[in-house]
Amino acid sequence: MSNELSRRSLLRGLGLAAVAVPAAGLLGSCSTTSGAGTGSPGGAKDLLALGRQQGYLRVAIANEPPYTKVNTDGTVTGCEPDVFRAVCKKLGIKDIQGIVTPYESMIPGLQANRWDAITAGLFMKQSRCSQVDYSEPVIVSTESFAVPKGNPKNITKVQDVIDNSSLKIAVLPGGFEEGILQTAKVPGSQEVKVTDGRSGLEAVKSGRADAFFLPTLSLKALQKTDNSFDVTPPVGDAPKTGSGAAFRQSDSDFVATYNKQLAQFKQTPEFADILTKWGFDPAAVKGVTAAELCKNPG
Ligand code: 6CS
Repeated sequence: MSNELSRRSLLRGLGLAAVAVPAAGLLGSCSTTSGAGTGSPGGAKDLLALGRQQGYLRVAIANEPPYTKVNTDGTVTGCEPDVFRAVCKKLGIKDIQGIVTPYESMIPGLQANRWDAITAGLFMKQSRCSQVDYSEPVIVSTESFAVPKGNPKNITKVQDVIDNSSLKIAVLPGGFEEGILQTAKVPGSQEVKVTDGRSGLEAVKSGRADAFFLPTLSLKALQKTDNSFDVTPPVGDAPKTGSGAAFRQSDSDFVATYNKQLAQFKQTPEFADILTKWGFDPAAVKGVTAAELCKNPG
């Protein structure tokens, strides 16, 4: 399996999604199914029927624990995929198959029918909500900076980056954090684009960046295997982040069906168990709506 994983990480490094594994798990980026949603007239019937008939739906993920994670056997887990899989099962769709892809490719890939949903913790904001149909939120979370030990440049909020044009901040291209800086009119010259968590931390360690901007829980997950950096408390002047599954707008009937099932699932101990397992507070999302989170600027 390690060969498979090294091949998979090589493909990913080339910007290709991992190669498919037969069991429910990762699917190749060139996977083709008669995916619904491409303007199909049937809406829910098509995506629901497709999922039931083929036994899975394809989901875009980033492999960024705790939001999404690919196990060494290729199976897909993490907070959002686990919730999505549980709700799909209640709809008669047996499982999900994950495709690892960068955040900036998730919506274009969805529109191109390379996957049926995005379950990556793709945080809601105006520009995204205008392109996809989000389910109601599953999680709310916060943003932080990874900084050198002791935070020598005292970077604790977005305003610090605005006020000091010499600061370089590592961000994922097309990510929510990059959007925060752009909305704040931070010049692109202050961005250091990185591909994933590891390379973001490397940018800070090497001094190419003064901080790495990423969700608090993602940075804390990285800290479990590398404690050479500090994670700031949640950034007070970042928008409230939250996400749910994202679908094509042509699958809005399916989204309505999914939301009904999700609303019931959110009342169950199973939902609370999944969130708690991944470090999220199940109570934090109570009463939070997609409409509210879709007001986020950017
Ligand atoms: O929504 C986003 O773009 C962000 N979401 C997560 C879970 N990690 C980083 C990414 O930029």
